[in-house]
Amino acid sequence: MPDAKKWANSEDGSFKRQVSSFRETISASHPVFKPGKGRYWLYVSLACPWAHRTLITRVLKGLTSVIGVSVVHWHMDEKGWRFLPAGDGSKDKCFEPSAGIACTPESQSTAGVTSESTRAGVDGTPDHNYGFARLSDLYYKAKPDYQARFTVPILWDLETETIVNNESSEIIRILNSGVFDEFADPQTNPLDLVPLKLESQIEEINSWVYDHINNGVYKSGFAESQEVYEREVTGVFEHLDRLEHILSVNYKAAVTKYGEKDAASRLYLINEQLTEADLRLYPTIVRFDPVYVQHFKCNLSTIRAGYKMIDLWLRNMYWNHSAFRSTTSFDHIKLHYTRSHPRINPLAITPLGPKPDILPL
Ligand SMILES: N[C@@H](CCC(=O)N[C@@H](CS)C(=O)NCC(=O)O)C(=O)O
Repeated sequence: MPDAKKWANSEDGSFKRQVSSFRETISASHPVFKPGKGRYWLYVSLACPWAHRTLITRVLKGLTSVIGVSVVHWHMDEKGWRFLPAGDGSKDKCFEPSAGIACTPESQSTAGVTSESTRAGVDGTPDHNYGFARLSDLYYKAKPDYQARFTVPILWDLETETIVNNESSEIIRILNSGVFDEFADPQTNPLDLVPLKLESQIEEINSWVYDHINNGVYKSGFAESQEVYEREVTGVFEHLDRLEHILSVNYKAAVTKYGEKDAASRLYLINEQLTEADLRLYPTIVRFDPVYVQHFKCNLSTIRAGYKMIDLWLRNMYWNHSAFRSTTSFDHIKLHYTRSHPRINPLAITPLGPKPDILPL
């Protein structure tokens, strides 16, 4: 089942993430996967931090009318992710930032909401292309003998009917590469998230953020021994300290340059510029207080109480950038984790707090 047991497959009880299987790219010179408007599709979960990266990038790059989106139900059961029944969702909504699922700054009451609920445009969407019931159907269509996990995100090619790529770090590079620029919304500032001159700095931050923050929270939450848990959770907080330090230095520089009032809106991990490093950090930090503190036992502190600079950075990202806010569903985030991991939360009760899910700007 898609719970801690199958993930935590090493002898010492530590969590090992599987390597993604589909690793193609899209470019004008690629023999098969050439750029095109309406040719590619994203299959995502609004709960999943890896899929969240791809949704944000799609909006930032002005590609909402170029690449459609289908959203799986927030509940993941023993067969993995599933879609809402076919016909329960209009195809026009697929071209909205979160495929028409409302993303509000506060999660709603979940009393009475069950893992079986099929509220159209609330719990998820159908598979708009094939009407498949399960994400696994797409994997089997692409590769009938597929044997690994059925993960989101998937970047799907509607022309050859296969998966181009199911590794989020590569999907965001494809979307950023410029191959879709000619189709992008002309109102969008074609921001390069990995400018050449910052590439090595971005890679350096990405690498430890991935190990100790993005994946660190999972290694802490899915640990199957006290020793492994303590090692991983300590690593998470040591690296939050490191982020706090970087952001404090950047904040001071921004105060000197722009004054106290404008400094927060210039607060990023590298210089005063939004880059892929911010984008890859955000999905984990926005889930931290609402879910990871209690569900993954990352409770040495909350972000809001213990990390003033990270919290300021988070609020800047959320409130000042609609690409981040419009793709963040606190409902999907809270419901998914608390109700899909019976080994961690057997009664599947979703905690009400923290309130609010994110502090105001
Ligand atoms: N390496 C993948 C990891 C994606 C991943 O682990 N997705 C999780 C959801 S957060 C998933 O779909 N898991 C399905 C399962 O475990 O069966 C990526 O970054 O794209």
